[in-house]
Amino acid sequence: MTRITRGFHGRRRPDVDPARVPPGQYVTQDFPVLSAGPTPHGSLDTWSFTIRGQVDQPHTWTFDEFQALPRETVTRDIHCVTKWSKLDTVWTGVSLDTLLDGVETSAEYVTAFSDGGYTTNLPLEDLTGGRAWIAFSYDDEPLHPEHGGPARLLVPHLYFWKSAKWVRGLELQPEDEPGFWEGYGYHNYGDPWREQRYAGD
Ligand SMILES: Nc1nc2c(c(=O)[nH]1)N[C@H]1C(S)=C(S)[C@@H](COP(=O)(O)O)O[C@H]1N2
Ligand SMILES: [Mo]
Repeated sequence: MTRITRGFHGRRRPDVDPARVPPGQYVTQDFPVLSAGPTPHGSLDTWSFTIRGQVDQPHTWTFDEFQALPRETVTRDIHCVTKWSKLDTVWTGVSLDTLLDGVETSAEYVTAFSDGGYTTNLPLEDLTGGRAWIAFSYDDEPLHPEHGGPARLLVPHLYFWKSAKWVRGLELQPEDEPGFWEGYGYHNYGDPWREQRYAGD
């Protein structure tokens, strides 16, 4: 008869509250890198963040202007469609509420666009209400280029493909348009709690 030896926990994972883990996900301590293409390496001198499209006028911030905006440090759980979740990740960035303050629009949809050509689409509403940031720091360090530095979108309530790395701006749109992965069959919205991985889920 095989018995589990008491006190031998060498392979046990630290306990996590299952209520924090969406269906089909497992918790990892690593921070995997998932990029559809090479890591772009731009200069901070030419970096800018732009809100454009269906707006009264485009709004652009240089990196210095962006850094001067009020910042927030938030601790959030992130969930990748490839099934890893990482709990209590710590980010610093500018809330989209701050960036959208004073932007006049009747648009209901957004396409986030990035260096390298990646895009992802979201309802504008999902970027408001303290639920989304342009993050430039992870774990109190400048965001590593592989993880989207100098800055990435952070929308932790949706699957992590919505959190566009190397983000350079938002295009406000009257109609919803699929982004990069959404065009390859990922779910249009991507709520991890409803397990919306692929179109039709
Ligand atoms: N620009 C860009 N952003 C991106 C991606 C990408 O390929 N390019 N991949 C997405 C996917 S599928 C995931 S899971 C996360 C991975 O972020 P990480 O590499 O920091 O873990 O970034 C998302 N943002
Ligand atoms: Mo992903």
